[in-house]
Amino acid sequence: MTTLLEDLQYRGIVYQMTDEEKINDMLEQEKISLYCGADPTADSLHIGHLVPFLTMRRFQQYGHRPVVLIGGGTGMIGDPSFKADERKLLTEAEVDANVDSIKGQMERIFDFSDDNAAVLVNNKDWLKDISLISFLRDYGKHVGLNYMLSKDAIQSRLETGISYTEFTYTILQAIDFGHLNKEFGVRIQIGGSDQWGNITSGLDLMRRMYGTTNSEGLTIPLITKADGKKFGKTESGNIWLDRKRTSPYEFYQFWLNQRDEDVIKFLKLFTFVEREEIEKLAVSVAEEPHLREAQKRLADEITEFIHGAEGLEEAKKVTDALFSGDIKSLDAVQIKDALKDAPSAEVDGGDNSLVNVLVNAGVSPSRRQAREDIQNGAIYVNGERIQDVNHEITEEDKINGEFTVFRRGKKKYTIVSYK
Ligand code: 383
Repeated sequence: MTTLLEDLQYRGIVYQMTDEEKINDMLEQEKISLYCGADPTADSLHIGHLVPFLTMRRFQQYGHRPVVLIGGGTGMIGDPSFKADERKLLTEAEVDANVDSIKGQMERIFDFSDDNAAVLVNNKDWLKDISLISFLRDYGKHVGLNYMLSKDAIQSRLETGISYTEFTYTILQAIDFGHLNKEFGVRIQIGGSDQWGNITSGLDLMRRMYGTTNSEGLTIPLITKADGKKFGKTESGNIWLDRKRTSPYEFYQFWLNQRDEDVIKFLKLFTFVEREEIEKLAVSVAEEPHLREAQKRLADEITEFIHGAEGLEEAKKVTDALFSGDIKSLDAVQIKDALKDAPSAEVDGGDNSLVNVLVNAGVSPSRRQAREDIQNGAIYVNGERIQDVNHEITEEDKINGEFTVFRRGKKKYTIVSYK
């Protein structure tokens, strides 16, 4: 049997550990509680959050208990770790609303009903009751200024500027670790490599305040891509877990389009697919890359995990419809979503002959060409081939009364709306 730590190491999940031997002993000999936090800076998590929280689930599968922390308190302050600039403060109402939506997302990621059921906590519940005087006397007194200043995570900000507010952030996260150790017996905090400073601040404070020596920290490497580009961003921004921000189709496509050089690494980090199968998929990437089996497996697994079986089905339906050109099977929202990156045009309502609309929308370069395209069978209106040069666009061709999808040739889509 592979141990949990061996599995994590195989998957490339471990970056730093405060004490490897102690962590391994702890995980093999006991059932422990561990935690990871996320600040409610937006109303949704994005895929940059996934690896640490999926890692907590891996711990849970080995019998340990994840404590999921949402930073309703720390989110009022803002973590400066490796951030180039000071954050704009959110209002308390914004933070509270974000806490609620992130809570909902966490509830779908974790199992809250098992023997070792996950626990969800909000650090506002304890941080809000600490008075200023208590903060300075009971906690601040144990934190050396030189120690805080020496942290990599804030070094660059000492040059560009950092407020006292953000500077003290790390003490709040340290208080959390101590609190969770006492209340829930939490003994490991995990996080991305950007959290190393905050995690070790917590261990340090716990040792000084309570003499705690039973706790450790573990960080996860920053996710990199073979082409050196930033992981998790596309032209349209972050890939979010909320389907209103990133549709299941777009989410699915993001994973499906990963390069051969990266796909095995991502299968290890982002899925629960087992080693044996990953090794087989690696062979497939090497020997028959055109099949894109690993990419398909990656996209299937993670889309289903985040958006459920229905979300995956929807993503595949849109993918297939776009591939075959049969967009009639999709609803208006799905079409817009699928053709988000396709050119769009707005035409005058006047002359609605097909030839005229094709030219005005820039689908065909001239009337002559438009007629030729139609006769050649290269023009599709809402997925249906039209070969009549006298065809008129009517209300019936307007999906939702709003827009028509034109296709010229195999793949050139244009969405046309009307003034
Ligand atoms: C707050 C209070 C705690 C423990 C943790 C926190 C949040 C932490 C933080 N985390 C990031 C975030 O919220 O800012 N100070 O966006 C990200 N995490 C995880 C992981 C990551 C980190 O939520 O590296 C990426 O996702 O640690 O940037 O008591």
